[in-house]
Amino acid sequence: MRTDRWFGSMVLGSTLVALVVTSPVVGAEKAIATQKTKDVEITLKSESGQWTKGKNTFVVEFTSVKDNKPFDAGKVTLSTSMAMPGMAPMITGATVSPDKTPGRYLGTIEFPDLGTRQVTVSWDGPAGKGSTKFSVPVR
Ligand SMILES: [Cu+2]
Repeated sequence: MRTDRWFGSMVLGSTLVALVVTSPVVGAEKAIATQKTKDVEITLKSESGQWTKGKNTFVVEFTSVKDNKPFDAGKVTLSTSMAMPGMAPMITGATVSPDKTPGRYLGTIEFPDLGTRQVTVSWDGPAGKGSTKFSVPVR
């Protein structure tokens, strides 16, 4: 896992005006996490750039590593797990559905508590299927 929040802040600082002028909705999103596999780069984003306790809306974007372009990932699921001392892991699933733009998905998830989640994103579409894991804090 790596966090792009520091990078996001720098980019935001220098290009906020341009982004807002050219695409207000997309420009308002900040990366929560990015995860790169051999073929696919996944970016998890939201308006605040983080997940918090309670209900969250987010965006997942799929980019092909080969040509750096968004691609239709087909059916996408996202689930989270948190290790709880002395208890079974806490599993929380998200509702994810395709947005209008190929490779872009909108999701909602509700967290009952704080703590770091192990996130699993899976996809199954015309370009193939796969799955990847990364961790995201709920603050
Ligand atoms: Cu928990």
